[in-house]
This record gives sequence, structure tokens and C-alpha cells, in this order.
Amino acid sequence: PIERKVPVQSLSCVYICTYGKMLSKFSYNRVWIPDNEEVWQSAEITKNYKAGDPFLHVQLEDGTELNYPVDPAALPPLRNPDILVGENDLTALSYLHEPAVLHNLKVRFVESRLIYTYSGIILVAINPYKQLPIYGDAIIHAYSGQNMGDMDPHIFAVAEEAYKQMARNNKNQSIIVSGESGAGKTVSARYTMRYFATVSKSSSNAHVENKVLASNPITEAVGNAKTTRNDNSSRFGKYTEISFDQSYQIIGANMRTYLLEKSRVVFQSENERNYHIFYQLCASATQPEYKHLKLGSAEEFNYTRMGGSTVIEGVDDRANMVETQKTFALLGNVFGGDFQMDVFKMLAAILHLGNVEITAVGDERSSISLKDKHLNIFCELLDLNSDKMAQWLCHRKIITTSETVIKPMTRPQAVNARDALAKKIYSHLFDLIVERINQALQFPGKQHTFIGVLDIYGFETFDVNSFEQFCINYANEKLQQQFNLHVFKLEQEEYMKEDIPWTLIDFYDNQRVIDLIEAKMGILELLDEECLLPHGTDENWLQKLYNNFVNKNALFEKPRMSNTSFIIQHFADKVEYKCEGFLEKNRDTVHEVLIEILKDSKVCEQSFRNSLSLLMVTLNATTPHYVRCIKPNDEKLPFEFDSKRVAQQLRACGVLETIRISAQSYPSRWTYLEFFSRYSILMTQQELSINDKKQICKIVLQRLIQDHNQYQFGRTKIFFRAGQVAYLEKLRSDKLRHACIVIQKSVRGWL
Ligand code: AOV
Ligand code: MG
Repeated sequence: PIERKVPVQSLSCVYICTYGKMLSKFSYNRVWIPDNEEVWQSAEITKNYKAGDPFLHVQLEDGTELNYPVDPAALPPLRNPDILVGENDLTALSYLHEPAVLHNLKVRFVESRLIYTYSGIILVAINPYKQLPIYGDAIIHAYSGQNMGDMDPHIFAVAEEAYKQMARNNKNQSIIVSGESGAGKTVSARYTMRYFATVSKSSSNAHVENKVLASNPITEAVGNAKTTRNDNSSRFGKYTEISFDQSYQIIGANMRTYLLEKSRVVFQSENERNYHIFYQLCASATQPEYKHLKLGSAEEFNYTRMGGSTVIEGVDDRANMVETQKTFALLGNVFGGDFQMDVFKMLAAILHLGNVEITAVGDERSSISLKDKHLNIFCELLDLNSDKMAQWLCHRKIITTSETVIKPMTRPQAVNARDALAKKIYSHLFDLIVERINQALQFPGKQHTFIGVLDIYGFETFDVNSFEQFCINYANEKLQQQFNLHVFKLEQEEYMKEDIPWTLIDFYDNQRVIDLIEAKMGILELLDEECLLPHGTDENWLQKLYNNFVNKNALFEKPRMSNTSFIIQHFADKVEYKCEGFLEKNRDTVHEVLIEILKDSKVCEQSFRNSLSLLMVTLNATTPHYVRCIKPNDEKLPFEFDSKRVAQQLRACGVLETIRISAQSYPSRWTYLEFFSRYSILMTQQELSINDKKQICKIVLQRLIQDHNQYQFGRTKIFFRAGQVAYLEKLRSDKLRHACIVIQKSVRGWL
């Protein structure tokens, strides 16, 4: 559902001022008016509009005539001339506004089945939910060495551009893929990696590129899971740096991961699953090599059956286990048999731990039977002492300066401790696997440059949102800001390069919401403080948030019907978070004794904030290339375009913001030669007789467009304000039509 109103403000001021003039220039006009179903519908103006008229007389496409009330603050946006519809670059549209962008994307996607479109420097990719024959090696080779503008928009064109810029400028590059959950980020990131592996195959190190590609299925097996939004949802962020040597051949890769969603190991919402690897293992439980893990079907374990959906349509977990093992083997010795078995043992141990029965003993205590089958298997698999384990799952040691006290735990506390342990083992295992992958991807040879591919979890909002969604959405805010700054910077650089005078353009900066989260006395600092208090609680923390921000910060709200939640207005959408569990998840601790008895457990304190700010530093030191993925419908239907959903994402992911930046400045740019070729029909004989083509363009344009504020002459290009190219197109087609009539008349005369 679209909550926000149509962003009328995003229409450029210039555009609104010239609206009346624009309309009167056209003998017939088409506009967009808001529509409940399609967001916008096309309408034709049937009577001339004069400034101040209260109505616009229009006819809809189905023939309905309508007096559309004119609101000076929200004039219906103008339709682009047909020649521009279906453009493969949105910034080439003369009128840059939401309906134009939406219509253009829809025409390309639905009618031409084209999923990729440029929006200036961004590639917009709409998830087709259908395998398309556009990713083969032949296509990769077709894009290799080509210029971005010369080929149809494609994820390979972006990869090629990054590769080319790396080689040309000797600079590290990043490909940043974003979009909401299920929009196609992981698939896009995989294709860019395939591209590099194919075009820069190493001649010295055999299989290096295959190993780099093998890192994807492994991290997906342990870091992806079925959610209600995506059957293969990434539950961690990943930045893969692909290293190149001086001749720009792949020499290895290195991966950094961010904030794995640990709570999923012990809890899944309805219709969701735990990490894929658990189901792969359970599906293979009867195979001889896994017998000693004493597993059974995923239905038998609390940690895998909780969501009530252990199978994914179209996914064969058993066959995928074979694939996972093959990929392990492909990565070589560091993933040898022993290590693999250790991994499987840890995974099985987690599942058994989840089935350990904890019984309440009165109100204050709890206990675990020493005969508990699952406890014993857990300890056997990890080579632990089961007596100690049973004891320390139900008790905690409190060390003060003077003494050490052993305190029993209630059943809920013990269950919590058990789950915390399971999460810790899993995240340790995940880190271990990433570490090994990185070892497997190190090859001899010095890294000259790298291209980093960033694939994070997309902005998400569920019925119930917790600490995990808060962190995920915070990461997306940071990326959005990085994107805004970059686009804005580029725009300014282009003007400087072309000697165009420019004034600062205002754009929506999400700094305010980032401040709300991370500034001094912001949400996170208050959370940290509360975590340090001996009796800190989620509720107390929330109360502090209410006191500090309600009615003081416009981006923070208290829900009317709840005392346990808060709402943040993110750049993408409003999200309501439940405060329950924030403290514990932020503390992320397991009782120390339990860790001590986990023999080889290396405890690394994880700090998401630090790793996130390090990521921003890395990204800022590279040349970024952006891919914005769009989810066209919620039903995962092939080539189905739900205008409401697409419009919502366009508004949220910054595509419209960037376009707005362009619209306020000079969205259309033609080289002098392009202008000369297209509009020579508008030039007089006298003008054409001048030798200097650039000079001709200037003279002609000054004659055709009297308002000189509507364009700027750069060194190599002419920059047009919004609407001007549409006007020139109109003059051109009138001239052509006139020429046709003249020809027809003379032909008739001859006959
Ligand atoms: P995500 O990475 O953006 O979500 P995925 O890349 O996992 O989304 O895409 C979701 C599903 O959409 C895939 O499993 C494919 O079935 C389909 N899909 C995406 N892109 C394409 C494509 N180019 N061609 C064909 N099918 C595609 V998340 O990880 O949930 O934010 O956290
Ligand atoms: Mg993903």
C-alpha cells in the first residue's frame, strides 16, 4: 500500500512555472492524472488551458470526458512525446517525473520484456521472476570491451564499466546492489561475479575464478533462508572484493560479512525456515556418512520446524546437499573431509541442543535430565562433558569482588541461555566458514586493484519488526546516504568539467534519520547505556526514547495503540519496531561459563556499527556503480508489473530522488553534433552556411528558445532544463508534418 501522497514537490519548480506556457505551446496535449489502481493514468487535454482556469478538460484513454480540478500546487504532469517512450535511459526523458518513469519502465518490462533500464549512472533492474536467456557466455563476450551507452542496458554492462574504469584509472571499484527483499540483489551480484570470472580468467592460477564463484553457494547455504518475502533471502550482508593483478586478471578474492541474523537459528516466524544448510543436512540424514550425526527429518527438531514450513516449493534439499559438498570440495584442502565433518557436527549439535528438554523445578529453578538423549548427543558431537553442560545450562555464576555465587536459573532463563548458546555456536561456525573461504581464495601474486561487490539484505518491514530489522534498515539508510552524496557530487563534477555555472541543488538528505539512530544521545547510544545498567530493561529504554524524541523529532513516533513499540520514518517507509529483545540482542552475550566449556569456541565480540562504518570508508575509497533492483509484484509472478508496488520502490530507493536532482538541474544533455544532426531541419539556410557547427547550434537554439535560462552551453554538450527537448521535438515534428503537406500538395499539383 502506498502511504505517502504523490510527491508533487518532487516536480521541479522550473517545471511548474513553465507549465502554463508548456500547455499553450502544444496544439494537443497529454497529461498524467492520479489513479487509484495504476497510480497514474493518461489523459488528453481537449480544451486549451488558460492560466487560472479551475479545470482542465480532459479525455481519458477509455473515452471518458472529465473536468479535472486544477490544484496549482499539484498540476498534472505532462506526458512525454512518443519518440521518448521506451527509452533505455530514463534521464533521456524530457519530462522527468514519476508517471513518466513508471510508464517508461512498464512499457519496456511488459511490452518488450526488457528488465534493465538506465537512470543516468544507475542501472534499474526489475526482477522478471523467470529465467531469461540473457546471461550466457556469448552475451558476456558481446559486452566485453564495449561502452556502456553503446549496448542495451544490462548487468554485464555495469560490470564491464567497472572493469574498464579499474583498468583505465587504476582505481578500485565497487558495485553496490540495493533494493528491497526479493528484488534480485543476490542474483545480480552473482551475475557480476560471473562476468569478472569470465572476462578476466587467470592464465596462471587454474580454477581461481571457479573458486571465487564457489563462495556464493556456500555462503548462501549457511546465510540464506526462506522468509515470507523471498525463498532465498540473504540474512547477512556481504562485500566480496575480487582481486586483480597488473594485467587485470583475477588472482583471488576476499569476503567480508555483516551482521548475520542469529535469532533465526532458534526462532522462525510462521512460514519461514531456518538456514538452508540445516534442511540439506536433515534431508541427507539417512546417508551412511551422516549416520553418526543422529539426525532425522527437519520435522523432528524444534529449531527447524518452528515456522511450520520445512520444504520450499521447487527446492530439493537433498540434491542441494550434494551440491554444497561439491562446492566444499572445489574450494580445496581448507575444506577437506575433516573440516567438513566438523561443520556438519556443529550443525547437528545445534539441532540437538534445541531439543534438550528443560524442566521447571518450582518457580526459581530448572533442570535437565542427565539421560536427555539430545543433551548427550550434543555433548558427544562436540566432545563436551554432559554433566557440566546440564549444570551450566540451568545455573549461572556471578562473580563479585568478594565471592563467587552460583545462582539457579528459572526455566525461561535456562531456555534463553540454551538458545543463546545455539546462536553463538552458529555464528562462530559462520565466521569460521567465511574465514576458510577467504583462505581458499588467496593465491600467490600481488593484488593490484580490486572490484568489490556489495550484496546486503534489503530494506524490510514485516508484521513484527525487531532488532534485526532495525540493523538491516539502518545499514540501508547508510547506503542510501552514500548514494545521494555520490550522485550529487557527480552532478557537480559534470558541470565543472563542462564549465557550466551551477548553484547548489537541494536534495533529500537522510542525515536526520541517521542522526536519530547514531548521534550522541540517539537511539543506539541510549540502548548501549541501558545495556550497561544492572537492571536495564527494554521497556525502560523505550520510555527514554519516548521522552527524548516524541514530539521533538519528526522522524520518531509512538504508535497510538502501543506502549511497547516505536516508529521510525525511514527514507524508504515507516517501520514500527517492537522493543522486546533489543537489549539482549545488542548485548549479544552468552554466560561466560558456557563459553569456557565450549572448548574450541573462539569468541569474537561482534560490533555491527564499527563494521558498518568501515564498510562506508571502503566504499568511499572506490568508484561506485549502482544497481537498483525492483520487485515488480509480491506474488513472484513472471513479468507482472504492479504499478503501485513499483512506484513505492521508485520513491523509496532514490531513483526518483536522483531524477529529481536531474530535473532541477539540466536533465537532458546532447553533444553539439547530436543536436546538429537531429535539428538541422529547424535551421535556416543562412545558419547552415556558417562553418562552425558548434556556433550554428548556439545561434539556432538562441533563436528557438527565447528564455536563455532553459539551457546552457558546455564545452562539449548542450545542457537542457526539463521539458526543453520535448519542445524541440514538437517543433521538429511540426516542421516535418508541414514539409509532408507541402510535398503532398506539390505531388497532387503534378498529377
Ligand atoms: P534479494 O537478494 O534482493 O532479496 P534475490 O536475488 O534472492 O533477492 O532474488 C529473489 C528471487 O527472484 C530469486 O531467487 C529468483 O527466483 C528471482 N530473480 C531475481 N533476479 C532474477 C533474474 N535476473 N532472472 C530471473 N529470476 C530472478 V534479500 O536477500 O531477501 O533482500 O535479504
Ligand atoms: Mg539476497
